[in-house]
Amino acid sequence: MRFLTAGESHGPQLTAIIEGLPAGLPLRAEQIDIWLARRQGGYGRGRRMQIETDRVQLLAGVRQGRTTGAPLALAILNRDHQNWLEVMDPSPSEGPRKRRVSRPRPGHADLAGGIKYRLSDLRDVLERASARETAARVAVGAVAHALLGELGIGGASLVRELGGVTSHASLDWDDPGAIWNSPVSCPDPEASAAMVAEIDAAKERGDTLGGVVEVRYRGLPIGLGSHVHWDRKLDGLLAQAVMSVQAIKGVEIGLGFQAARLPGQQVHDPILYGEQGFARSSNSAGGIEGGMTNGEELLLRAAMKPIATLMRPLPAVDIVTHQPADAAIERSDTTAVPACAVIVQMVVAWTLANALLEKLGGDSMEQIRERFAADLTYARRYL
Ligand code: EPS
Repeated sequence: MRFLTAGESHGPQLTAIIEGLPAGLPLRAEQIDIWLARRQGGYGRGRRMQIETDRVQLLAGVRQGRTTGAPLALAILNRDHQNWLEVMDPSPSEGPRKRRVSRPRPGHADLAGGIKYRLSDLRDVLERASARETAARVAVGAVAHALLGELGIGGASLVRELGGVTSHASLDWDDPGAIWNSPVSCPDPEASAAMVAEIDAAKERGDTLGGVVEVRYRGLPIGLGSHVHWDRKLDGLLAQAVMSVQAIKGVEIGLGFQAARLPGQQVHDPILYGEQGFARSSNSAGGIEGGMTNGEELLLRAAMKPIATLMRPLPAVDIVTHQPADAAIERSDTTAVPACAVIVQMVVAWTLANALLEKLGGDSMEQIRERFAADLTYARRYL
């Protein structure tokens, strides 16, 4: 499968096309909207999220609640576009540009993007670099998540760290409400309250906060990805997909960086054999060995830097006058770490679904289900 997204933060809509989906996948817009709503939530978001109510429109590739195998076209309208009609008008206009941006923000794509594309208005960069684009990727990932769900593969995400507060609560698969009932998607009430307090303090200071999000998927078969070539290794593909999410600066799988500090006896996961086939007594590898799933839970964490738009801006330089000037202030969020948990989960879902289809092939869900079941039976027994 492959997908493309298009759309600016304040343009008319975000658009995505998924090509290569199997036919027969049950799919309703509401299944995608759940994830879009979760992405919009979280304490610390700004006024923009009060304007938007993201809903997906399924424009092609689905009929009567099932995919047909044709390209799936998705659209999410930007309600805020109504307030930006003149600024975002694709037709040429007379006179100076409205809301032109000339003071690049440190940490944002503004300066490098402006120089690279030779743009005199940094708005041309920031409109596309904006994390608004992640709404499209969440919609795409939600389709992948639905596909995985058809095979009994489930996933969840939470916030592990925010603004320097760390939660040690682990995911309770039987109580996902504990995550969604927290204003910061953290199932540990004490840490959750401390994170909210940090967000309030940061907002007061005109500052922003980053954090660490965690994603898990379970029910994965053994052997997604491959050890045979660099660009087929699943951990590499996951890292690429996750690092491509706006503001992500690090990815770890399983113990991650901690594995570098421990001896091998404490790192690797002993192999067991039981009724369910091969298993492990621990999961430091986070479900991936040799670039392949090993049947254990996939565990991935990603580090998000603080949002680059600061209400108390850092020093910068005006690109027209070359004089020192404070960076531009755009309306923005104090933090989007809870949203980031959803986004990272959805790009992980996409990568896993893609790896699954690469392994099993198949034009229809029926065929995929048969092959999936046969593969599980084989792996349980092996030789
Ligand atoms: C963003 C700036 C803000 C965020 C936006 C990402 O938008 P605006 O400038 O319109 O206030 O709200 O996030 C979203 C719109 C979204 O859907 O997540 C940025 O510059 O990256």
